[in-house]
Amino acid sequence: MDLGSEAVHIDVFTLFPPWFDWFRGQRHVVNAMALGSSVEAVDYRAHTPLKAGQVDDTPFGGGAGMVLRVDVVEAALRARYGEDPVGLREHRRVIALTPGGRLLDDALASELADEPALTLLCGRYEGFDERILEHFVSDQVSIGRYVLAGGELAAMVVMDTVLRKLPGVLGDDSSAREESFSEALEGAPEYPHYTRPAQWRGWTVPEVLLSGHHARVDEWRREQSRRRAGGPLP
Ligand code: 6GU
Repeated sequence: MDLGSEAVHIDVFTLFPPWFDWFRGQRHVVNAMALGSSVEAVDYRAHTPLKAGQVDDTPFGGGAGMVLRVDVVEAALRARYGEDPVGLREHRRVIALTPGGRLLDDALASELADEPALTLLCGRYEGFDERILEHFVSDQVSIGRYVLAGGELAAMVVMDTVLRKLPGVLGDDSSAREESFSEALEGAPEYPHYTRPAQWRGWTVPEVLLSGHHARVDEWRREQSRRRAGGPLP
């Protein structure tokens, strides 16, 4: 069972780098960085070739909102990687966060956790000029079929689920291995958890969990997980 590579170096391109300061302060993200991963927010505006920090423009053909410009994204990627971004995606996953992209699930998170490095591109407002997606990007990823005001929250969701898969990040690797939707549980939701008190208002804990019988506990958990996969129980 593959928990991913040792570390992942993530660059997230955004118009709002300070938003990621909060994310970088989360315990598991701090742990991941201490273990050699990195999360860097790169400002599209820092290298824009346009006046007054302009990065987006009105859509050709008319319509509401603003579109992130292809020349601006090219300049930002060139400044960061020192190469033509058309070639970048041949050797590095360059992921645009778009509502219509490939849906993020546990399998995609594991796949991304196996990469040595990721580039995440956040769009704002109406999104990306199509030529960015066509020529610079290797993947388009969505976190669900609804629309957010921008890709930043989606990028944080992607990074959260990727970083917590890295060895050592959660402190106990078994918690990432045997969790909801994981291969270890055959894609099923996780079994129920209980902790002290063993009795509360007459609500009890399943006897088997108090038995100290590890094989029976294991069997019970797998059975519960399979039952939950069959759909919500009353
Ligand atoms: Cl990745 N971006 C935006 N703007 N909205 C979304 C999304 C991404 N995933 C779901 N909704």
